[in-house]
Amino acid sequence: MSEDIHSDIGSDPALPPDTKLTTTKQRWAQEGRFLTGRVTRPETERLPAGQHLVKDWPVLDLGMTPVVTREAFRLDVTGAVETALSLDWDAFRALPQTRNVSDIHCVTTWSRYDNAFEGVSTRELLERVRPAPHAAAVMLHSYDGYTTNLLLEDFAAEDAVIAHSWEGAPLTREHGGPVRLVVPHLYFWKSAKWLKGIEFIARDKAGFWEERGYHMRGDPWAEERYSDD
Ligand SMILES: Nc1nc2c(c(=O)[nH]1)N[C@H]1C(S)=C(S)[C@@H](COP(=O)(O)O)O[C@H]1N2
Ligand SMILES: [Mo]
Repeated sequence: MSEDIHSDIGSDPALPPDTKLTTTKQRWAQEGRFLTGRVTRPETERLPAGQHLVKDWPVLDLGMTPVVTREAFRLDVTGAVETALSLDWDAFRALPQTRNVSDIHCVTTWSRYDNAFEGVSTRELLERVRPAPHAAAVMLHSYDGYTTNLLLEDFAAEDAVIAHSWEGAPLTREHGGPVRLVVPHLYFWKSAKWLKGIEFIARDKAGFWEERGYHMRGDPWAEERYSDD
């Protein structure tokens, strides 16, 4: 029996209906679209296989942009942790802040270099909540009903940031404001926008895209775009 503190994230909001993009992305997973079979290494090649560079910043999501005011914002950290947290905007902003410049790699093949994100590092949060020994993964929950999973060690990456700003300005609503996660070493679908909850779990479990044919881990350097089955 686990002794997890019961999640108070509550049930996820209802998902918006499928859009053309979400339907197409499910088909790409079935077809294995964009796979080059080439393995790249971040030490020698900055751009992972099958990716191309963009200068603008595309918007990708389920097609529904939730309105989350700073007043209504809550970030709940629950599950297999010693100290669960429910942070309002002021409490979140009162945590030590970091700035990190990173590259974005989206599974739909665009990449964007040098994005300066500001926020709270996941390591800072981990120090405060202290995951239980049996915690192995996290499920991220968002205000649009989106979910995505990460192994604990990926969530704990040195450059992973729970971000509120990009290039010195508050994150726009379309890019996930007030607060989104940024995990630079994995495909960008793992970087949940409109973050609402971080749930520590004993066993890795599929989120929205992972249930629809996308890879459980999503390492661009290993071209982990889709699941094998
Ligand atoms: N809450 C939420 N987060 C999300 C998504 C989403 O639909 N909902 N889409 C993911 C996908 S597939 C990508 S590529 C990135 C896109 O982020 P951007 O719109 O800021 O470029 O957000 C990720 N995070
Ligand atoms: Mo994506």
